[in-house]
Amino acid sequence: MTRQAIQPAIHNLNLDAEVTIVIPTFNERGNIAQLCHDIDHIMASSNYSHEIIIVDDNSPDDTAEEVQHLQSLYPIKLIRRTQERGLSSAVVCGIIAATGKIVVVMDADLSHPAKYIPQLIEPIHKGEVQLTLATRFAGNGGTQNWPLRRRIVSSTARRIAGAVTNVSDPTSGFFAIKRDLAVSTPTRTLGWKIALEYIARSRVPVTEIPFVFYDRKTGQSKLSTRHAAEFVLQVALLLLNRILYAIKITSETK
Ligand SMILES: Nc1nc2c(ncn2[C@@H]2O[C@H](COP(=O)(O)OP(=O)(O)OP(=O)(O)O)[C@@H](O)[C@H]2O)c(=O)[nH]1
Ligand SMILES: [Mg+2]
Repeated sequence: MTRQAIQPAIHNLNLDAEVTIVIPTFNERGNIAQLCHDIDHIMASSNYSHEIIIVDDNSPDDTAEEVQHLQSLYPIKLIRRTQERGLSSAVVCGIIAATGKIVVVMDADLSHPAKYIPQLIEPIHKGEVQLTLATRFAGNGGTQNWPLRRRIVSSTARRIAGAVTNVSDPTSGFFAIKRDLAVSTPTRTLGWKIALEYIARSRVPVTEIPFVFYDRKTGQSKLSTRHAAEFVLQVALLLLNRILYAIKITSETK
C-alpha cells in the first residue's frame, strides 16, 4: 500500500514533521486524551517537531470522535479503518502514512509512558542505529506488581521469541524506527508483535531503552488466546525466514 492510497482516509493533513508517533487504537476513548496531552508535553520540551497518527479500527466506543475533538488541540492525523482490523496492520498503515523520518510506535492505554519518547528517538536521530526498543527487562526497566500468571506468560513468550532475536524484550510494542527501514522491510501483519517483525526481518542492531510499564487502568485488553496462537506461528515463520537466509548466505560464500 502507498501513502497516496490511504490519504483519503486521513483527516487533518497539512502537517510535516521530523517525528511521527503512531498509535493503534481499538476502544481507547478513556485513554487517548491523556496520552495526547502527555505526548504534547514531552515533545514541547524536545527539539523535534512531531505529528501523531492515530489508526482506529472503527472503535464502537467512539474513540475516533474523541480524536476528532483532540485535533483542535494537537497535531493529530486520524486514519479510520472500517474494512480492516488488527494491531500490526494498523501500525503498518500508520507508518506508511507517516511524514516523519523517524516513527515512534506506542500503545494508547498509557502503558507506554510518553516521557521515554525522546530517548527512543535520539540514537536514531544521531545516526547510531535505525531501531530502538523500549525494554521492561533490562537496566532500570520493569513492570508494576504483575501477578505470577502474567509473569509466567510473559517469560514464556520471551523464551519463544528468543529463537529469532536476542533483544531483552521481544514482545515490547514500544519502539522507534527509521521510516525508510520500516517501509523497506517486508513484514507479515499476522502476529500481534510488529516490533518483533521489524527486528527479526531487518536484522539491524537494536538499541534498548529501559522503561517502566504501567498496566492499563481504563478500557480492556484485546489480547486473546487467538493472539497467543498467532504469536507462536509468527515466531515459527520468522525462524523459517532466518534459516532460509542462513542457507542463502552459506551458498553465496561457497
Ligand atoms: N487499530 C487497532 N488497534 C488495536 C487493535 N487491537 C488492539 N489495538 C491497540 O493496540 C494497543 C495494544 O492493545 P492492548 O489491548 O493494550 O494489548 P496489550 O497491551 O497486549 O494488553 P494489556 O497489557 O492487557 O493492555 C492498544 O493501543 C489497543 O487499543 C486493533 O484491532 N486495531
Ligand atoms: Mg496494553
